Amino acid sequence: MNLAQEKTLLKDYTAYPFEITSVHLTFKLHPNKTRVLARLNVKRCGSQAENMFLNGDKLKLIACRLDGASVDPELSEKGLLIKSAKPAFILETEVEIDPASNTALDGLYMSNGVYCTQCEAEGFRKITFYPDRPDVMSIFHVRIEDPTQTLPVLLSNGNSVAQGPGWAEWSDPWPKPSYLFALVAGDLKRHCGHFTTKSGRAVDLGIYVRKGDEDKCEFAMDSLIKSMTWDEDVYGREYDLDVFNIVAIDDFNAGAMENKGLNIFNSSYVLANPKTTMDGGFERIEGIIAHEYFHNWTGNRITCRDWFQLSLKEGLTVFRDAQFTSDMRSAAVKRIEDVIALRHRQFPEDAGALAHPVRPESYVAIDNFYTATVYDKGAEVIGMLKRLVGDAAYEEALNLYFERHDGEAATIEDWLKVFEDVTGRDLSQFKGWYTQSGTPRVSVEEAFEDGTYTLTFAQSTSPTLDQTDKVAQVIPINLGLLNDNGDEILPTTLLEMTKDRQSFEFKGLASRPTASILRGFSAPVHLDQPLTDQKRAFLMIHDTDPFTRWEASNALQTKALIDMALTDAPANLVLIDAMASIISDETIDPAFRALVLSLPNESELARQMTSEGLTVDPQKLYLARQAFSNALAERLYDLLKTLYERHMVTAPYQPDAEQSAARKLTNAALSYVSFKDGGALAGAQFQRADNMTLQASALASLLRQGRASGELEAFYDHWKDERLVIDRWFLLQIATASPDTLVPVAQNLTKHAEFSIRNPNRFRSVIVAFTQNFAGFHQSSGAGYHFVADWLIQSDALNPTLSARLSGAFQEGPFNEEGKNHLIAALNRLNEKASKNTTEMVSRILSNLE
Ligand code: 0A1
Ligand code: ZN
Repeated sequence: MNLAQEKTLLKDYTAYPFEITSVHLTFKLHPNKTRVLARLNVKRCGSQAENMFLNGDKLKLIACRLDGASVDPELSEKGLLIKSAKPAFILETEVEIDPASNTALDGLYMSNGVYCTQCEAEGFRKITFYPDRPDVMSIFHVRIEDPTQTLPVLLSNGNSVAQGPGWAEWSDPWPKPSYLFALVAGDLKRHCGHFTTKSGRAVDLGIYVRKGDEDKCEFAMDSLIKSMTWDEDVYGREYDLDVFNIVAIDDFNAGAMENKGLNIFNSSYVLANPKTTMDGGFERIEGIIAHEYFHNWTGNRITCRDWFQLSLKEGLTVFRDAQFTSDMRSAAVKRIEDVIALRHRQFPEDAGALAHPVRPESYVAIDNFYTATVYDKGAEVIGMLKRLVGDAAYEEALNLYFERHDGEAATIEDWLKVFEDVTGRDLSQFKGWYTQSGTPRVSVEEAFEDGTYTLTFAQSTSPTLDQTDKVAQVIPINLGLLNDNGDEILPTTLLEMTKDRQSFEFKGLASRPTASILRGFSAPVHLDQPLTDQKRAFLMIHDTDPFTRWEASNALQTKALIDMALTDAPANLVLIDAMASIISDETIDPAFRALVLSLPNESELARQMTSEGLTVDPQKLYLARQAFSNALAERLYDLLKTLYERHMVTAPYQPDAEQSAARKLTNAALSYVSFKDGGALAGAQFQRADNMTLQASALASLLRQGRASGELEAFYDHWKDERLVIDRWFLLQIATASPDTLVPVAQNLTKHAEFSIRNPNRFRSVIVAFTQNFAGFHQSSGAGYHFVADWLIQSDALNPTLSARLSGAFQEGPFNEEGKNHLIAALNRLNEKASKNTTEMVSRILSNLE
């Protein structure tokens, strides 16, 4: 085990002493021997004594010339050093690389015969020698040569300059860092679109896919056009090139990448049609297309000075894509779903072995910092900032940000400064959200006397593994008050908490009100609000804020399920009846009603129990959820069937908000009904379904009841040529396996001819789904931990980024001594021969366990 890994520190930042005014790249493509020629126009900005260091990772250097003369540079494992005192020079290098053998899927690699690149964060150094850091921005000219003339599509960033048989040239007028470089070459089909910007620029839009996928591009194209329109309307940001291309690639480590003018996507976030794609898939595609497009301004035109500033682009872009989705669909549902995801992905990270601030201070492998904290907590921080300064000041600050920093590589300080300059506020305390890890816990006390209602809040943040001392954060708390009739007597009001303990008074009230606290989830904190079940049920029915309304139901469900797990208590009927009154209310959005029907998952229950000092038994949590679902199905059977029938969509399929909301509700009802009818209704839905949303959710309900043998096979046979549907076939079996069958089911699936360790989507559909099957993964026998470790050991040798990311699953648990011993053993095995990326993750998790 290699504990002393080399760290990069924020405080060590120094500017690069050279400017690259332009770069010319020529690619002579060959699967195993691609030649890359780079010509860099270099200008010195630092002192004469400074040498020029260029990153390079496993590059075979063929030639190196300085102002035309051959030189013999100093080569190391990390790159090359040019020693020249000249104030300006032209540096040329020629290297050879092997894209076909690149299984790590960064740098230049091949996927189904298509050459493609992934350069964020440090992949460009696997392509050529270059200062591979985001603060070195340059103008790129690219020539691609395909000597075989078998690759009709040759793409790079920027605008097309010229092309002929077997070659193409591209030029990008906007200076950019190397991580935004992209190249694609292959036999691909183009789906065309057009957009005219507000100022009249005509933009050719293209979505490139494999032959056979042409019928799955329309939705992504519509989403792109909506995104371009929205960014003009809401942020005043126009597109700035003549072309915008998207390429769908099957083998991709992440979701998608915002390369300038040439976004590269995991094909699962582009390809969609109603037959193969579920509603949730359409929603995700719309959101991710928007996210990558929005990066054109927040990320590309203004980029990050160094990787510590990653949230500058990611937090802001996630915030922007959430605003977009809220405008396109239901804002309330989007907010609740985001909070669920934040609690599921970010809260554990903030409390566990991997805790780090939104702006980390050190890293070993930057690829490990594309985290929920940087992305999702980063977006929450921006939401808070907007709430604190108000919408008008937010808009002004953003305009100033774009104006002041366009073309620059900026920092979090630059970002906060525009807000300070626009509002005159001192944001030094607010900056704590970027520099302090851990989720604050806010507790509430209330008092009522002589018509005055007093709320006293106290905040504290527990020490985290990375940081022991914590200070008070600025916490915006949105509050509303209701009277006993359920009328709102104080509409949503912003309270600004800045101290450890702080009181707020509300005078002139006739009686003690009920407080609805943290409306809209106005800050990413844990809220401890002591409320009786009756009060929570009251808020479920009367609160005017959809988030706190849902939260009341979620908190009641959490408490009821924990009670059931601890004491075999019967299901809470007050809760079931309050749920009934919401789901039967036809004035409420069906998607919201579906959310009320979806119970907190085991990992959320476990976190709540841990915070209360209770011992978690994953198996019991699983059984409690089953028992509650049974009880609810029993008590509300007729209502559920009525809802199912009333909301079943009969119109032709549309992936829009309205229809998908109805399907969310009917599918939620179906999953409960299946507890009582043994899968009869699900079986009928499966047979009848003419879209994937209905078919796959029927299959899931059947699988959960152990009644899907025929359907499982039929589904496979029907969809065997649709790789993204087959991913779902794998995933559903893992996700619905009971804790005791999970390991055998998964072992079996990994022996299936279509399982692949090399395709990240297929691998994730088994391994990630496995780690999310809470009771199965955390069984105390350790079988779950060892299963996952075995596969991560194998995949780490091929694709370290992927293995390292998946190893983050080990940060939750274990829940007893036996499990702990197994977890430590599994992690030690994984760490034995692990890559730098995986070692960083696993060592941190282990050090928290020992
Ligand atoms: N910037 C991209 C995320 C991304 C990061 C690293 C990657 O390497 C595998 C790929 C994509 C985004 O936020 O969309
Ligand atoms: Zn992003």
